[in-house]
Amino acid sequence: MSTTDGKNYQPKDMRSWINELDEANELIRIDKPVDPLTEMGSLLYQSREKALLFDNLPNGWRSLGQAPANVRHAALAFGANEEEVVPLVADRLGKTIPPVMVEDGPVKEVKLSKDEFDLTKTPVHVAGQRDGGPVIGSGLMITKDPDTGARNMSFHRLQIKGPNKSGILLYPRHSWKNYLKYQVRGEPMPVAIMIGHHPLIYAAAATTAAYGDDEIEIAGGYMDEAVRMVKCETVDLEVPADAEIVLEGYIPPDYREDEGPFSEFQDYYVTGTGQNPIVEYQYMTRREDAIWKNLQNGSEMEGCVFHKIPMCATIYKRLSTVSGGPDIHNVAALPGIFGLVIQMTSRYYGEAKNLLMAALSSEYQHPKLAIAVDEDVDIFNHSEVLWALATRVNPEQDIDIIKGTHNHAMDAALPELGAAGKPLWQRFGSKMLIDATIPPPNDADARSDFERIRPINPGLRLEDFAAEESMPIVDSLSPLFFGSKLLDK
Ligand SMILES: Cc1cc2nc3c(=O)[nH]c(=O)nc-3n(C[C@H](O)[C@H](O)[C@H](O)COP(=O)(O)O)c2cc1C
Ligand SMILES: [Mn+2]
Repeated sequence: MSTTDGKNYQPKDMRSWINELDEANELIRIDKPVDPLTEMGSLLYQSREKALLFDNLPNGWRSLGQAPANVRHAALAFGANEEEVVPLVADRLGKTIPPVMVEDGPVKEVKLSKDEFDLTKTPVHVAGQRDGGPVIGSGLMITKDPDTGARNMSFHRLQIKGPNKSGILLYPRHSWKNYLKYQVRGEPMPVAIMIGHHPLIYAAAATTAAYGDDEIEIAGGYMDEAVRMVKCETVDLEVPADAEIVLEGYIPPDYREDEGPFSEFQDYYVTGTGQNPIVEYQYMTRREDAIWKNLQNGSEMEGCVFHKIPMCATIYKRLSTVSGGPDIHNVAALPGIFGLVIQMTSRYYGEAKNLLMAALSSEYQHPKLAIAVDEDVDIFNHSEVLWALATRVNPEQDIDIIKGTHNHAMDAALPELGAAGKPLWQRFGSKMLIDATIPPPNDADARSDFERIRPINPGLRLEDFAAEESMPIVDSLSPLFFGSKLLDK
């Protein structure tokens, strides 16, 4: 690791990430003017393969979106490929690196007091048709526990409500807990909101750790370098020095206003309009040529990608401790992130269900469906997962439903108690586990029924035999070709 305040120090930040995407041919630059209120959401929603850099936005702004657009991009940020990334992040979760304080940083190049900036003039976009208005989806909020001073950093949707005001949705977790502590004291909660930085800082903010754990230290572990922090100007908080933009403000106690709906991660507007707190901003610091960060939510969109990797890694790490270290290969999240696929080799009958129960009661509240499959099933190919479900499951034996569980409050399929912003807000639902594994290796006879067919000479390549002009339509070249992984072995 190089020194973090030397002159030639090149920190990992949004600029280095844009270069990385560009070099990997994963970035599209959009020179034409784009209206954030009516056009940007549609372009982001379509761009499932590439990141978008908008170069021509109102008031001279530029902005990055869909970066990561998919798990391949997220893996790139971690220096891995799609199959390696979850075990790698699980390993880095245990290797946190504390931040370093610096005196100054790029995010302090421009300092603007309350009447010198106007959030309605920034390129915040409207994500969906029914959204309550433009929403900052890329804001990472830093708060402190007023009793211990422990820092927390998490994503919160911030609906623009005026030049210096936004709404905020506080899911009942760490920043909500901090807010309740300030509310009991009758004091506003100081907040700092960071917009635009390296995606691994974002991945850290989406990591659900224990209350009191510092997500900035998790970010350091993810990046394998200490995050450089600077003091805020008007609140007693520190923020990443290499961010693009920082907003400083307060959330007043007790006060509530209509907020939402918002295009959410499951592809629904599920929280509707609720009575939620607001944020009042009194200061902005930013880089001279700051690049905004837009974030489109929805199933398999950028917001979901940020959930997927830390969630799967946290669950992978947790599963690796069950019953003395199982033979677990990978974990993937299904679209909408309420489902998981665990790839493993059972050592005993019943072990898959033990792991599935642990997967459904982790740090994360989202998963209500967990499926276990063997190593020969490509868990990134949904056809293979569905094939395993259909050919390796005896429903009366292999499917279990656990009733009366605490589920994620934004799962529209389950009964809701209370409402967003109220003390009682949850979904009181159920969970399902499906064991789609085959018999364990120590029962070779039973296992042999599930030996997959393989052709003679699996290494032959169709392209060596077919006429060149007929190749583009040949399905076997598709990365999702059913059974293709087996041909490599
Ligand atoms: C794109 C994205 C948007 C999110 N929006 C919100 C939100 O509006 N409100 C909220 O409370 N959590 C939101 N979250 C979830 C939290 O930021 C995330 O679960 C985080 O781990 C919670 O931090 P905590 O465990 O420190 O409380 C969002 C997560 C992502 C990835
Ligand atoms: Mn936290």
